[in-house]
Amino acid sequence: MIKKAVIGSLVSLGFAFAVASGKADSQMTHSMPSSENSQTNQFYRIEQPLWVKGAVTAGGLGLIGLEIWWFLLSKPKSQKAKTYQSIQEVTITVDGGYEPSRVVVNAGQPVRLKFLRHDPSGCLEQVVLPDFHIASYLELNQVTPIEFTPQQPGQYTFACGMNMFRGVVEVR
Ligand SMILES: [Cu+2]
Repeated sequence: MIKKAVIGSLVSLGFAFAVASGKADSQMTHSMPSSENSQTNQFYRIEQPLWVKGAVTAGGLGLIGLEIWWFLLSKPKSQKAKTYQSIQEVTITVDGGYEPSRVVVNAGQPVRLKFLRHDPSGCLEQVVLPDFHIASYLELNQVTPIEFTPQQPGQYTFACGMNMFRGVVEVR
């Protein structure tokens, strides 16, 4: 997925260069003196000051940097569960997704995920943890606790009923 993102940015970068050079070419040919005046003379070569070119280049590079940061360096926020009376607890806010979308717990100890649903859309009314055979309806503006005990370390997903929004329980 990360590789795809990099390839995607390289392709879009290449495409941008291709468009830019193609534009320059067409401007060159159309600025040649020609006998037909109506069609070709609507293209003019505009000399832009150097600082404009510099600013555009810097802006482009900035966007590329932002894109690389977004796909490679930004990780979903993870939260470690806190233990109360030997139960590992995390509150997950459901509002246009799951926050946090990554929960870290220990293996072999009961877990209680407290889903607090603020999102009224039907999409997020159900939460499913297929690995633990759990599917639960989330009451709007209430906390719905979901309990299970993961025995094996690993990554276990939770998702809305249609599998559009996802989160991960990382068991260590
Ligand atoms: Cu959904």
